[in-house]
Amino acid sequence: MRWFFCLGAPYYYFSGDDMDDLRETAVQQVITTHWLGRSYRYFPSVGSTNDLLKEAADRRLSQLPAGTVFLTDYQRQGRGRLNRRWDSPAGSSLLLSVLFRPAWPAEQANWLTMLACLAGAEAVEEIAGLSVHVKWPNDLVVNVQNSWHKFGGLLLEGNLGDDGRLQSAILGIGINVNVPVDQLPETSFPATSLLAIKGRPVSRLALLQHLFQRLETRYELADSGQSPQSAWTRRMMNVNKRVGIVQADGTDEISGVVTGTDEWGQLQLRDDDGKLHTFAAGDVTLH
Ligand code: BT5
Repeated sequence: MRWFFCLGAPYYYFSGDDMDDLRETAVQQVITTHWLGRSYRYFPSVGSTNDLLKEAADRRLSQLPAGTVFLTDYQRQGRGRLNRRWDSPAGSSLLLSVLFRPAWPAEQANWLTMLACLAGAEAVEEIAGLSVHVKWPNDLVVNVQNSWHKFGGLLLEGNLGDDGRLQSAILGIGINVNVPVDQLPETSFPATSLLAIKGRPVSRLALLQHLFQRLETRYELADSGQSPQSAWTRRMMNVNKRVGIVQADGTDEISGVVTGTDEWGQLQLRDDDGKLHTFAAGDVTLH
């Protein structure tokens, strides 16, 4: 039995067994991947794993191998899109960033978010036995008593080369694993954790192992040209539902019925006049 304590963390978090140890030795002993996570670093506490991995990749240019993972038990400045916050109590969650070097055309970049959402959903289903859906563009959600809740989010940050191809990309993954109900963040879209849903803790180490395996497999499929679009669309929480979408540039909300995504993961929505709109980014609200 161990106590986690991270400087700057608002409280201690009690961890019940060694299946919660995410340090290098424990992780290297269980992972089954060929390249993803084989270069792995654990940090008790960081600002943001995406920032730290980005700095390391910039400093060491091409030396840091694809599949490098930085993982932490606590983030002081965990980030979502548009610099929104991502908050997690110390030692309660999976908080990690993965480096990819895809050399894909820019429009394919979003496949990384899509395949990581699918990998996260599959890993959680395998470990926690839950039915997981995705909320466009980057959320992992579950339906609890007829109400959608978010328990995971993805943050993709890419680097384009002069040839317009994706030179490197950092994919941040946050999953609320053992966040106690009274420590879930207060958010407009309700938050939950696997602990809150299951009523018992879930092994973060086992979940990480499955996540790595799924992520490696899904990445290799995409790299060989297979789009994650159909698997993604099957998991979407709001296909055929009426929604409103607000874009980051602050233009008026457009409402209509979601028809799915295009090949590149852009949301498609049909308005009341029958016109089809395509969105590369934005926030969706169910009406
Ligand atoms: C996301 O952004 O959902 C992406 C989150 C990515 C977090 C990972 S953790 C490892 C890596 N390092 C980082 O610094 N980030 C990545 P977005 O769709 O913009 O959602 C952000 C919104 O989610 C916030 O404005 C809150 O409303 C809500 N939120 C914050 N923390 C949450 C949590 N723990 N669970 C559920 N919702 C949360």
